[in-house]
Amino acid sequence: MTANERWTRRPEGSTWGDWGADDQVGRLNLITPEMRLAAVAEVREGRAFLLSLPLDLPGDEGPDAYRQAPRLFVRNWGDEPLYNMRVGSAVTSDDHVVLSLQYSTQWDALAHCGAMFDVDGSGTPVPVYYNGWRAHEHIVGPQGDAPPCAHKLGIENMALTGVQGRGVLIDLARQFGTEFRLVGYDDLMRTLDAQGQEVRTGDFLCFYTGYGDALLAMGRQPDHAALHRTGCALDGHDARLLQWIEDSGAVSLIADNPAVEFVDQSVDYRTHDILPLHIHCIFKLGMHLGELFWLGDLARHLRATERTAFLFTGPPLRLPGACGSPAAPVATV
Ligand code: UVW
Repeated sequence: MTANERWTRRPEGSTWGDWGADDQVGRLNLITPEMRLAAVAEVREGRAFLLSLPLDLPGDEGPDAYRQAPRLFVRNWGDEPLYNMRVGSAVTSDDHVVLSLQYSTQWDALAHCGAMFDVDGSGTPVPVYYNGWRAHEHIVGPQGDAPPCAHKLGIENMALTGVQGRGVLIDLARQFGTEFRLVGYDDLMRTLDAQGQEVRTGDFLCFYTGYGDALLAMGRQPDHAALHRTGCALDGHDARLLQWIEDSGAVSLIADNPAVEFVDQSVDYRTHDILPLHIHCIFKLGMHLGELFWLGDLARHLRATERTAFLFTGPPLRLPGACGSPAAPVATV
């Protein structure tokens, strides 16, 4: 733990300061060159699986939705739309996009979720993020015409690490089926035992629940009620599960569902902790969460070949100051 000016107390069990006072990538620090070589050694067939949904899924979001599907548009070059445009004997097309960074397959940056915490023992909790970076000072909302910016913990820091290591698929759909189920420590241990997974320090843990298959089958007309009844979600209120995540040394949790954990939308978010796993992983431990990853094809292949591990490569966009990012990760088996 390193001395610094931002906090004198860190959350119990957290990694704050473990990789220096100014660290911005958290547990990604755990991945060593030797671990990457061990991950490469998991490649036996040379087959690659894309782990991204089409980025216009889930689909069917109205204009008032807080996250919206990407919209492509074209700009003019001179007075002509730069689309099928003749440039000498070439014909060229170009486009722009407006996109919610966390609409579809996405990474949560460490700037995505902080918490109220008493950083100096004064008795007054303040809004802070991983490693004590401050809301309003380092993670700054829009001011007048100035856009929001995560000056610290933005997603570009994650991108710079290359985001590569050993992936492990935990097949919750195989263990429990594809009906909704809250998965805590006991269920997870049962699954790891039954499927023979060994979780190592530095692993990217991918939870396959079948949610992505259900979403894809809905063809951009998501039936939200049916989706709420689909697939396992981790129980962020299970203290033993949180302790296991802390002890496991995993660098990241990834799922094919929208939040990795179950988010209870029937309670008031202003008075209830509805994101306990987010707080535990992102704020305390410095773990990025991957959401709405496409794991169906990979899971079926790993089932057929009785394997669970692979080389995972999944950098986000190197987009300075962003709180999240779409991704097109790849599993190589
Ligand atoms: C929130 O919606 C706050 O988080 P996430 O998309 O990471 O589940």
